[in-house]
Amino acid sequence: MNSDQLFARALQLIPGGVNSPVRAFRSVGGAPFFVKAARGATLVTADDRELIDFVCTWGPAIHGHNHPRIKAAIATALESGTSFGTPNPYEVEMAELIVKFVPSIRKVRMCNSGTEATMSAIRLARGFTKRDKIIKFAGCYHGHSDSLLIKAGSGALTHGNPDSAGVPASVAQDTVVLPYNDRAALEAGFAANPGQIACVIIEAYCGNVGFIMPDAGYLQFLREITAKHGALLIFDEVMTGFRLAKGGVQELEKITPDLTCLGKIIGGGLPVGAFGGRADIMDHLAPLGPVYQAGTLSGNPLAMAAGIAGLRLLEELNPYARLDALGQKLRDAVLAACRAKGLAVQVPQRGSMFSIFFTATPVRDYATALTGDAKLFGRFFHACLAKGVYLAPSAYEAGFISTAHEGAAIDRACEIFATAIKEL
Ligand code: HOZ
Repeated sequence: MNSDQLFARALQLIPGGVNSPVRAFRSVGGAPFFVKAARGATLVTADDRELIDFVCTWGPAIHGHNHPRIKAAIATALESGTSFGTPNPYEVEMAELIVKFVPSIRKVRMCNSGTEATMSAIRLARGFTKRDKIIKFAGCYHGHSDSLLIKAGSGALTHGNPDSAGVPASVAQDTVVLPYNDRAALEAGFAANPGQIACVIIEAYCGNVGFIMPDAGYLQFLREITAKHGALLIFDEVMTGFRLAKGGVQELEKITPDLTCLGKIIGGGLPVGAFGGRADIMDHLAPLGPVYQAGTLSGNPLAMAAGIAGLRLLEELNPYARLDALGQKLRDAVLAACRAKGLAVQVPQRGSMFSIFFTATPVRDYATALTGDAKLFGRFFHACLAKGVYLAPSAYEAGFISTAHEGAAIDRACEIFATAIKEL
């Protein structure tokens, strides 16, 4: 059965034919393809097309798809069972690895998705500080829990509903939304809500409004102002954790958040999330403390085994300089092609994350991300897809690179980007 046939069936039974909205291609037009296999840097579609993949399952596949070491780890764990509903040895090894690499995390709790991680971290921050309000930044997407679906990025932004229906006004009023990279707005936000802000949650480097970096000193300022007002600082490193450095953005920027949310890479491609941080805060979680959080499949042995194998590989290979070289190559190819064509473009890139915004305006927040020409991005997306490169089907998502892109895949992708831009 080909992609069109599968999509026709899916549309009858699954809302929009997809289990996560961005996959529906609505913002770039056309119908999504279905994937029957993935290996290395390549997706194989149900139509037997091979595509160089810069979505990398939205971040987890830093070693490429179906890496033999991760596959073997899952197979070994599978021999012993799929889920026990009790503590298992893999959970302890995973916790040790996370605490070893992420500087601010002294204790960690596993869960099943990034959404669970951020939702639980927010509840913990509220329970710990005994305050209700939170600050988030416009365009930052932290999963789909009620408090966080306010001026959200990712699919919520892509599909024009950054403020989701179904979020009660009584919940939304406790979420203060500020522009990213704006110090004065933060000062004003704290001044307007004295003693009421439980936490500030941020994608330290944003990946859900496209890829956006903080201005120099901004994260340090955020650390200082949260400490001054007794609010916790939560870094959402679901995308950036173990991707930009083993210790994530906090290692790169030398910032110590109070809590950190993780996901994606730590599951090696299986469903996972985690949140951790200061021991005195984490000890407020049940069964030690009054903040409740739980999960039938939390610490699942297959997900833990896959994640541990992926983290051990990162430890062994330390591929971050190589990944950054790949990112720079891709960025330079796009910049050169756009220059030759006389096309305004911004290509923010750090390590293996990047975005392509067709705009003359430097992109540093939600408002400037929206200056990107989304229609032109849609044409570029389809030109790349026709030639064999898959980018995220939205102008407001980050691209991801894996070690498997090294060599032929990155060279071919750069050629394709250049030709696609020339033909726009
Ligand atoms: N929330 C993801 C992008 N930021 C999309 C996940 C998916 O559609 O698989």
